[in-house]
Amino acid sequence: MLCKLIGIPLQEGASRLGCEMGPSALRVAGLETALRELGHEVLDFGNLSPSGVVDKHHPNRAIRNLGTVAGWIDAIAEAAYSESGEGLPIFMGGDHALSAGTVAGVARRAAEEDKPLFVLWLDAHSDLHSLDSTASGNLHGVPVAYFTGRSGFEGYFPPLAFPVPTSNLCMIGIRSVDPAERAVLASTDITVFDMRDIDEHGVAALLRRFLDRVSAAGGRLHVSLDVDFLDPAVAPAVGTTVPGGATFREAHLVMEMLHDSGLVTSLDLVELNPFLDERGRTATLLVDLTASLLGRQVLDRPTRSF
Ligand code: 6HN
Ligand code: MN
Ligand code: MN
Ligand code: MN
Repeated sequence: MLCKLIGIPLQEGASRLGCEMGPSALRVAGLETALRELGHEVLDFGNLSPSGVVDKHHPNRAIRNLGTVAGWIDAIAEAAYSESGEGLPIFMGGDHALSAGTVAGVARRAAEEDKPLFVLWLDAHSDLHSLDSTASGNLHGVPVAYFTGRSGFEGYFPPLAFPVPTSNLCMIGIRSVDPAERAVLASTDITVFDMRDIDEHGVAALLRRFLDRVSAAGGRLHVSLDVDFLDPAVAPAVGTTVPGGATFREAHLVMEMLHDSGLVTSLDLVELNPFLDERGRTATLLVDLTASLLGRQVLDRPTRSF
């Protein structure tokens, strides 16, 4: 498999500075080598930079860095479209606002190939705010609302040609939802599995159900991994920690199952803030999780049935 590493040093969507160092930390932690050791070809495209920043003002005065983030999304969507034609683009963030661009770009690619796009959102948060509903004003809280085509982004974010149908979106790991987001989740058909669902059923059963749907539809699958999907005890390098997250093994199992499915066509690694890390352990964990997604395993495992 050809793996394409694309750095996106965007940090203006988060409240705490530091995500701009995410791509560097993933490189230092050995992402390229880990993937080469698995037999993959790896191309590092370096880091993207934003399109021309146009100062934008929104009636919601809480919003921070609107013009800057919009400029990033425009550039990211273009790169995501052009690099998703062949190989596996791995978008190294950068804060989660970048997924407004990556998903918009890979959705355009899927439309061109006449395939449905599915999105697996691994996160403590649903990131479903509109520009009107966000109280923090941090734009890493809005990408899902944008790429599913919810209203209110017109004239602020780049026009969206190919919204992702809410029925093609699955969220796993959710445990922090603001009231406005909760109302959206209640009124749409987004599949949401919170931590209680994982506790009750196990992450494997939840994920398998979704992967079966993607496979039956012949879809492309974009995976967006927010560091705070993981429990802060194993992944401290994120500005928005929420206790009670996925364990080390739950996260690896998700990646291993994604590998076995053969369905993943693009990947975001987002919200890594190396300034908050402990001796690089979170960056290293993200590299190891990506290696699991790309086929690293302890034993040679022919497909087994028990
Ligand atoms: N993330 N819902 C909170 C807000 O500020 O809107 C948290 C957003 C977190 C963003 O997970 O990428
Ligand atoms: Mn997020
Ligand atoms: Mn999050
Ligand atoms: Mn658990």
